[in-house]
Amino acid sequence: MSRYLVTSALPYANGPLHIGHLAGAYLPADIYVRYLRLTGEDVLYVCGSDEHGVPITLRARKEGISPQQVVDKYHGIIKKSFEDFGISFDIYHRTSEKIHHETAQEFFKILYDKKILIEEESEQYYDEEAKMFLADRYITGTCPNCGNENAYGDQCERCGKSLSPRDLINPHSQLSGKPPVLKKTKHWYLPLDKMQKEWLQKWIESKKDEWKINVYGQCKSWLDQGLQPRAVTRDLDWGVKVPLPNTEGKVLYVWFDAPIGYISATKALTKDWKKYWQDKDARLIHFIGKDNIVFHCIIFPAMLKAHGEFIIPENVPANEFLNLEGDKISTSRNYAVWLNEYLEDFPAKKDELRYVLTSIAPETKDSDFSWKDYQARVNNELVATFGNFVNRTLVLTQKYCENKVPQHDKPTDKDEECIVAIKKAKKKISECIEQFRFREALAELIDLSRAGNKYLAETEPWKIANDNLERVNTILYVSLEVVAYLAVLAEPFLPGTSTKILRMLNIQKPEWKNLEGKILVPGNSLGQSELLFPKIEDAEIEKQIQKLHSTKNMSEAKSEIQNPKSEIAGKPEVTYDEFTKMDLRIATILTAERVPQTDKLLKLTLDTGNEHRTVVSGIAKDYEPETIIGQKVLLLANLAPRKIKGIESRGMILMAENSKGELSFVAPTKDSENGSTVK
Ligand code: B3M
Ligand code: ZN
Repeated sequence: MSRYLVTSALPYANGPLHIGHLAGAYLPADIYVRYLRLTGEDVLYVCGSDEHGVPITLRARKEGISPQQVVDKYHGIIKKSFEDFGISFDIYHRTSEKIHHETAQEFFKILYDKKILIEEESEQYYDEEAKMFLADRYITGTCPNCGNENAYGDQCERCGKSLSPRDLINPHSQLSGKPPVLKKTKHWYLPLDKMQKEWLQKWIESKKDEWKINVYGQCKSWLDQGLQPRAVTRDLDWGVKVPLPNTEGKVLYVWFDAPIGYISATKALTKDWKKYWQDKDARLIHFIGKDNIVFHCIIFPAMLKAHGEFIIPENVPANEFLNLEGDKISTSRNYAVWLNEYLEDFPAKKDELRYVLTSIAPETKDSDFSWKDYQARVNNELVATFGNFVNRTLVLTQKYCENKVPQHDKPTDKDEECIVAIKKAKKKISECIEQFRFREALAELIDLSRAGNKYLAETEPWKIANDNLERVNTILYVSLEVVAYLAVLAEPFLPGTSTKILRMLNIQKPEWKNLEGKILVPGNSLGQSELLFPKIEDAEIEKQIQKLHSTKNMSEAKSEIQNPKSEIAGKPEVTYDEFTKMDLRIATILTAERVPQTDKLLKLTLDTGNEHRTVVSGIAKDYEPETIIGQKVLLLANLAPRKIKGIESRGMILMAENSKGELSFVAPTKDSENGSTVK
């Protein structure tokens, strides 16, 4: 037996949760821990609200309430959404709790006393009108990397680059709108540069084959740029106070205290917390979204190691982002499917959303949620396949076997085939979950119900009921076994459905590890059958699509007033023959790197189906090279070769440009092989 401590990112308590949150860091973790619990492992799953940092204080300003009121309000809403969707934390804590403040302060104090932190006075931006230092999101300006004029002091949301306030061009205060002045202030820094040399680099490189490629790739690119000392304190009045004398007005940086929230949550849960954090055999796993990778794979491990008594993470299975109907989910534009609103419109359909979000989870690349796809997956897979099989089996058992588990004869080849399918599904699902491949695991579950349907269709018990009831009994016994296995195997993914099926079978939940042979005992009575999944009607989906359109139109109308669109310029007519001269093909980006001394150009290697070719493309302001590996693109393959900055570029990738001048890829919506032609 192993001991696991599993965490999901602490959401900022500054707004409700949406489907992107659930798909990114919570559902996968929940599936994982439910599975571990079923297999009898010792596991704790901890999380809580992140109640500090500038996101909270900015929200408070916006809503005209105090930061405390903000966190109280959203902590409640978030906690309820998690409960409603069956996210099975052992504790959902909050970083405003006393035990958290004490734990974070003690942690800081240990690093301080061990002389690990560097104390340094430097000049930082200050708003003279608001009388405040401008940390992180209190300051905005132009991104030095991509030219985005609204980059924050800690990050540019357009190109994803992590920044510090002094990197911004034309900085201005979010409070007064004025350019800030520089003022001296003292802070404490974590010497990541030193740690990189001492052990971090080696440790991360040792994870190359173990961590997901997207996670390893991001870490590697941080390391390649060379880590810098990082400030772990801020001049703010909201947060965990710096536990040193004469530090009035200074708090711990939110990214210093928040991950310690995992520790304080465990402390609040059990006095045995050290067994999970300090015992060398314990396994620490962090589930997060890709924007949190550096904090969980570099900074927090650096803190833990520096402290000296803690284990460091074994794995950080970060997910990419989930989009909504082809567009970025955005809290500020109110463009999202909010979990609380979903449940108002679809009460009792939590498993349906868990199902769809797991089957499209952005495990290896960004993925897209659309309402039509939601409807199709629920209706075709849950209703017509899984639900249908369970329902048919139970109805037939009522009809032919007095609603009791029937006796069975020696299995025929067909029966054996079905029993083999059960074993295979169980094995495959375990393997996939253990390797964080939840989409595949879920597909395997549906495949098992598909195998059940096929078995019933081929054995046709209803046709032989009159002359061979014994055979009917055996067929239904085998089918009921499949149903029982489905109930257990579905538990990590669809906990509500699993409970319902167990109730219909009138059995207790068996443990996964004891699942070897038969689950059901002949002669036992079954419970009442219930409908597992009602069909989703077109009208319900239309309503949701309309709702999204109207929020989108509203926010577009707002931005149209702020920046009116230019007319789309017409171009002269072309003939069909002229058009067919263009050799347009699908290709995949294999490598991408910046062209030195330019800020716009990337050098790409493309797989065009029959060769690898180099193309120089002016997309560096919109995309970081490491984020586009694997991206499918549309290539104009017969454009005359050109030399750009000394590199021969053979062809051009086609990009869409919106009215703000932002570029995005034009790519096929179904899988297309490299080399597919476009006409
Ligand atoms: N609150 C950021 C986020 O919600 C941050 C995560 C903290 S995890 C320790 O994405
Ligand atoms: Zn940028």
